[in-house]
Amino acid sequence: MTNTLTPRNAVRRFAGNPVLTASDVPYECTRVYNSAAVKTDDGYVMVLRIDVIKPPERPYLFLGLARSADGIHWTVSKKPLLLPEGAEERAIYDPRVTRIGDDYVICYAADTSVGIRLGVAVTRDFEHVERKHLSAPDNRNAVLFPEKINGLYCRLDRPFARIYEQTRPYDLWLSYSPDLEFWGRHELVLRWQDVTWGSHKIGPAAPPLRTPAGWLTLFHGAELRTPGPDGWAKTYRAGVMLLDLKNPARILGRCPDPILEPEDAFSYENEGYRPKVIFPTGLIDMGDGTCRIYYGASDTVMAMATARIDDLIALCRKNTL
Ligand code: BMA
Repeated sequence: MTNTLTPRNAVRRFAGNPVLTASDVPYECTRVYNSAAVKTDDGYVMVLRIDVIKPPERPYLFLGLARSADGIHWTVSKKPLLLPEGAEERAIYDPRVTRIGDDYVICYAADTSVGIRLGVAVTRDFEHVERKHLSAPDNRNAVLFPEKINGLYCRLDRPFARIYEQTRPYDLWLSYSPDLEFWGRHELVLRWQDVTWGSHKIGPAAPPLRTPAGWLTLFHGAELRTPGPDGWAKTYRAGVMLLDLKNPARILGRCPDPILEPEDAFSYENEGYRPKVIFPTGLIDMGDGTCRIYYGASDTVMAMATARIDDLIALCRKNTL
């Protein structure tokens, strides 16, 4: 009997999870998670979210760097990649990296005295990084498409209301830019009301993958639940949708259920600073019909899962909108 395709059997966690923890970091680091993985010509790079917590000081959040030949065994560079800059950036975190031609574009969240701003920076060698853009507050969790669309850079982003109210929109948008600095033509892509498991908020996850069927695009959703013993009351999951190749504001299909959600069998998704958080940040085409999904788990470590690209497309197609 053939198995019916479900989100649960389409995505398989790597048996060696977690793939990166704070003990792999050669400098002071309390937690390493929500880090962006990307394929390079000679291996893989991860741009790391590093949290250093030293009460009573304010948490120090910055971006580190790790390299790997196989995307599984990682070596963290001794030097951080990007630190908060000037009076403006107090903490930088949640990076996403997209390769576009010879450039690697890093999108990150920056906490500033005037709100959460979205940073866009470019590097070719992961040593010299040029900052290109810092959005108006409040915006967070952006991710660039791996090609220009209709001659323009295109990014998914998520405007973010600083003071949380359920009635405010926490939707997924997109915008275009001729040069990575000036952004406009904003369009709404997905509303949180349409994601049953994202009733707290939703947002973009990893650089979309071009497939003949459309842009295979991950997103995250957060839902409020009864608080655990530590008081933390949110569950974060990953979803998948297909966007039109020429007009990515148009959703061609979306899997109604999450493709990855915290499961009791996997302790790294249930134990840590914030249990029950799966925060996908990397989607890599392995060139053999499969892809890897890199994700932060429990706001504490990095984990990885694999899937067949055709299965993810089929899950979206079952639900053509
Ligand atoms: C979001 C971001 C993420 C984090 C998540 C769960 O708002 O801060 O970095 O993983 O909350 O704590």
